[in-house]
Amino acid sequence: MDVDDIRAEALSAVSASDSPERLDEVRVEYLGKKGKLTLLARSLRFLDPSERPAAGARNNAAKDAVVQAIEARRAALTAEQLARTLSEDVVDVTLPGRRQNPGSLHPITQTMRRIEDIFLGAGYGVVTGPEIEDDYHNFEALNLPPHHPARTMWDTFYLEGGHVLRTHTSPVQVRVMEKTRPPIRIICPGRVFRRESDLTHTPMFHQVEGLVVDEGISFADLKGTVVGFVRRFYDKEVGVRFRPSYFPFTEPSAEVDAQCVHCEGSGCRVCSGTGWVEVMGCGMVHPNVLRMSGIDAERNTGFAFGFGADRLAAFYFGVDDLRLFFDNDVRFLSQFS
Ligand code: 2NM
Repeated sequence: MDVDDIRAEALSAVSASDSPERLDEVRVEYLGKKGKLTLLARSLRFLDPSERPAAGARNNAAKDAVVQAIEARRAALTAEQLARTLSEDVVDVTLPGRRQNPGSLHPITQTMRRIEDIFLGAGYGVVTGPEIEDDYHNFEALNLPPHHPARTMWDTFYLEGGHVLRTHTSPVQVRVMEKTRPPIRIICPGRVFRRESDLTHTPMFHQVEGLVVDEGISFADLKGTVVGFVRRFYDKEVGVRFRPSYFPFTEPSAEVDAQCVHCEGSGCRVCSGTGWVEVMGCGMVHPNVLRMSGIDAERNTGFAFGFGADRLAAFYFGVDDLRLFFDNDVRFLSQFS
């Protein structure tokens, strides 16, 4: 093969190269140490001296042409690859991002915290206690001796060894009265348990009970506290009314209704058409209760109140089935974030 054949062959190999790697192989094949053009240059010395300059020039020209073709082809391949990358790896900066679900506090947790904040702001302490109680603290110390008929007011879960799941958080208040001298001003939030389940009752619910004991505490203090709390809770000047009632641990006792904030008293599904919802029970702590826990009932009087935070949350948010709070259905819960 003479130099022109080799040159033509090399140039067509260059243009047929479809990758930088293949291009390198072609370069070695023609221009490397044992490349075809390199070997041809070395064989020039066998020519007649008079023929060498012209043959050498043609050889160099062929080399230059192949080098140039390789560089041109390499540039073309690089540009092609860049264009391909640009068109394939597109980033659409106008697409919406992937959302993180941030979650939110359970509506009852939100409600409990709001209630605690209201009482903390009024100078109350927040006290918690055990969910498993002994009969004494859950009943007896609250003026409910073992065979008192009023024990049927609570559908109790009984455990072994005379223990119960507490039916209210009052036993926490009994424990505070046992250990502390008046003045006492506390609320006790927490889970309580009763064997009942329907639209308006769940076997576990959340109670907040309040207790104030000091010299000269009157029913007027109770009324002012309750009305003030209800209006702060709803953030509204709602109507509040007291009805006489009975609890073994308070005398006198009352139940408290608030005007329904959904229909503003005209009657709706939340208030069963009455315009009022029952929000809590309360009363003046029975002297027996004070005495049993070591409080001097000659000097001190006290008031107490208790309510279901779940019920208040339901009224506040306009929910008419308490069980929804405990189904853990995100479609329901995410509406309160
Ligand atoms: C209520 C209603 C009325 C109450 C009484 C006491 C205690 F410990 F002082 F005796 N704690 N909570 C009480 C009184 C609770 O809930 C409906």
